Amino acid sequence: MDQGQLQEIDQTVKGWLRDSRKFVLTKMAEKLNVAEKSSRKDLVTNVDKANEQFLIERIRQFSPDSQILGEEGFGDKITETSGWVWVVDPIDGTMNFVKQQDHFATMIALYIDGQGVLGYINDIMNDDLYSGGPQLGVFKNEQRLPAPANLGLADGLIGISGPLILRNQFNMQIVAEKSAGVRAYGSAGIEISHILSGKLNGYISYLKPWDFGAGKILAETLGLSVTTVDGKPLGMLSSDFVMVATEKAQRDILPIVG
Ligand code: 2AM
Ligand code: CA
Ligand code: CA
Ligand code: CA
Repeated sequence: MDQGQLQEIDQTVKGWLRDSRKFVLTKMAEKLNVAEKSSRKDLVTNVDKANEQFLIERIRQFSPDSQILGEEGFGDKITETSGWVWVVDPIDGTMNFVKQQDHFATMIALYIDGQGVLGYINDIMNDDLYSGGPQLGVFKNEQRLPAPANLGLADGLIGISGPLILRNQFNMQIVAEKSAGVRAYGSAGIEISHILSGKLNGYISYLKPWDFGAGKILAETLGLSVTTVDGKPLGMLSSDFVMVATEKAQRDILPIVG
C-alpha cells in the first residue's frame, strides 16, 4: 500500500477514535449496566457493547469487504487471516472502567494478509492516542516515539498480570523479584503503551487476539519483542501467554520461564 493511502486510512481511524472517545465519555456519565461473562472478575458493560457496535459500523461503511474481529461478538467469525482484518477491543480494562472510571483503552488494529499494518491504543481518560505501524512509525498523539532504551530485566519495571504472579505461573515471582519492580495495571493496552513510552520494559499476561492485536504492531515497529512467554511466535488469532519486552529483558526472562 502506498504512503498516501496509508495516511488516509490513518486519519480516518483517528477520526473514529476521537468520536468513539466522546461517545464513551458521554455514556460513562449515565448509569452503567454491568454483567459477568465467564466469572465475577470478567465483566462486560453496555458501553463495551455499544462502543464495539459504534466502531464496527464505521469500519463496515469504510471498508465493506474487510473481516472484523471484535471482542464482544458484533464482528465476524474469523477462521483465516487473508485480506483485510480489523481487530477491535472497545474497552480494554473493563474492570478498571467499572471500578475506577480510569485506566482503560479502546484499541483497533488493521492486519492485511496476516501482516500488522496499523495499530491504535486510545488511553481514554488521559486522552493519549498511541498510533502507527511499520510504514509510519509510532506516535503518541502528534509526537513521534523513539525506540525505548533496551534495558535488561534488572534495570526496569515489569508489568505482570495479577493471576500470573499469584499462581507463580512460569516462575513469575522470580521474574518479579529480579526486575526493578513489578506493576499490574489491569489493561493490556495501557501496559503495552507504557512499554512504548519506556515506562515499563516488559509485560506478561494471558491475552486474546484483541488484547494484543494493536499493541503487537506498535511494539514490533519500535523493535520490541512480542512472543509467547516461552519465546515462540504469536499468531494473530491465538490466545496465549504473551510477553512484550525489550530484547534484553526478553533474553533475561526466557531462562527463568524454563
Ligand atoms: P478486557 O478488559 O478487554 O477483557 C487484565 O485483566 C487484562 O487482561 C485486560 O486487558 C483484559 O481485557 C484482559 N483479559 C483477557 N481475558 C480476560 C478475562 N477472562 N478476564 C479478565 N480480563 C481479561
Ligand atoms: Ca473483556
Ligand atoms: Ca482486552
Ligand atoms: Ca475489552
